[in-house]
Amino acid sequence: MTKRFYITTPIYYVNGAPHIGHAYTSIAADVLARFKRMDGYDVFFLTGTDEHGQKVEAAARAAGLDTQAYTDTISQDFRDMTDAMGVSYDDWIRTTEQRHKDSCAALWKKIEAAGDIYLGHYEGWYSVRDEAFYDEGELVTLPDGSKIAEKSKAPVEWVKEPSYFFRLSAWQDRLLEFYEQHPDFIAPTSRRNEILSFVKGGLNDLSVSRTTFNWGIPVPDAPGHVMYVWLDALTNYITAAGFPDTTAPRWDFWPADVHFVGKDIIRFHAVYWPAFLMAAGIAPPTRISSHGWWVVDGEKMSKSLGNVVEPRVLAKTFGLDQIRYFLLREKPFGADGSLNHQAIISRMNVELANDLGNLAQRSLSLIAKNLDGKLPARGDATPEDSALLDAANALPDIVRLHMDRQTFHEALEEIWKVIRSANGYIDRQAPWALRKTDPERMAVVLRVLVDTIRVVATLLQPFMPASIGRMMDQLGVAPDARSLADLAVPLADGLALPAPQGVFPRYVEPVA
Ligand code: ME8
Repeated sequence: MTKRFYITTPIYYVNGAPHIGHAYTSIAADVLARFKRMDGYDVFFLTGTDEHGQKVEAAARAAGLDTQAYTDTISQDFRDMTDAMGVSYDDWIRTTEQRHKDSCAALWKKIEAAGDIYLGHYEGWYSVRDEAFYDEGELVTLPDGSKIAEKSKAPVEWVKEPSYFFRLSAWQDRLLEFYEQHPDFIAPTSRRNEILSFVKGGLNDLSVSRTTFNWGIPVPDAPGHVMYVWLDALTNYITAAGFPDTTAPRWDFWPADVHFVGKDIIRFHAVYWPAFLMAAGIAPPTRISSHGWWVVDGEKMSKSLGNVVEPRVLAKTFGLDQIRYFLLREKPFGADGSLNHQAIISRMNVELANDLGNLAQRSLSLIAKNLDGKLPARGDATPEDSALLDAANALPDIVRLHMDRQTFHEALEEIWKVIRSANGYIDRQAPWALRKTDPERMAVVLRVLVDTIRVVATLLQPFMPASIGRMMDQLGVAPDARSLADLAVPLADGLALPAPQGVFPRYVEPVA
């Protein structure tokens, strides 16, 4: 039976245009989805847009548009951006779709039937920008007397309204037990510790309906109440799997294997979401993998702050694969990182054009020139040959481990160790100098190089699908034989290779 794997991104708010922060989460999820597919899994990869709530309603009003028409336009822009980033999602969900409204109503009724929802009155702080309720202790007071959330710096307002509550306080012990039994549920560890201490500190019941606006999913049998946007939004992950129809073929994908999120929204995913699901008798997801910020000029990029970088423009300037590579290579996944052009150019020129591009180009040109473009056979391996081949052959397992932990930059560093070793090898063996003196040895060296580059390229496909696809063509690897399992089958001796062409251009500053 094929192994299943379910990957999600956050569904993005349609209160403004997409930026590189959104592209980042989606590209990271895409890299894992592509890796799992080439490792033999049946993958379901979900992304989409979060379209309800006060924040989106206010953005539509500010744009002078009908709310649904506004969300249609921005959702499409997010989808176009996602397509432009080469993100291979299987389903695009919008929370304004009927399937999602049905799913939310069904989840609500299950939680209510379990006795975990009751009617009350909310009085307290709310941040529209974060769509979050805050305790006094999570706020700071500004000199003008107004209050903001300490962590996100978002303004808060006092709200007072009838509201349904979710009995979150009753879930504290069961959540702690769940974290205990699933040590890999929250990644990285620093975030796990944060969540543990938040839950240990005690949980208040959570307001899960709003009555002061109506852009949301109606609470069943409760006129005037719409669901709290986070209950609505989180439910998307089961909607797309077919909920409430648990006989739907896609339901076999639930529980999700990885929910990718930014560190701003871990609490919703790691506390509220498993509690909602357990209350409804549904299994919680397997893992919440969270990442840090891309920062521009020292500030977190955000729609509200207006300091955003357009991913499509960046990809046009430097190349899509170059940007995908940069985003996953530049910083550890969980950490913050700074986005600047010099850093992109350096990775692009040094690592892609020089280290990898030149290695392939040099090796393949020598085969084209000296061996009539025919792949030489493997020969007797010297210790140096074996050292390089062994390092290459050990890579798939090492990279798989990093993919399963979402330590993408370490996966790339391991791949680059082998690329750097291969560059050292080609310089020391100097196959160009063997053409006359020892053509047999030259052939063996070139074959060692092709076999090494093939492993490296196979593993890099999820990161840079288009460029590496071209590199695989140059290596003579058939398009239907590029999975990890295919690495066990050697390329045929004498295989005719196409004329080599550079795959990774250098960035040259345009002349003004
Ligand atoms: O929170 N650096 O949507 P959102 C890195 N609708 N990643 C960033 C980023 C940055 N500067 N800025 C944003 C929501 N992100 C909810 C989610 S899920 C059921 C509902 C990414 O449009 C990061 O993944 O505010 C962050 O968590 C997400 O965009 C927030 O997107």
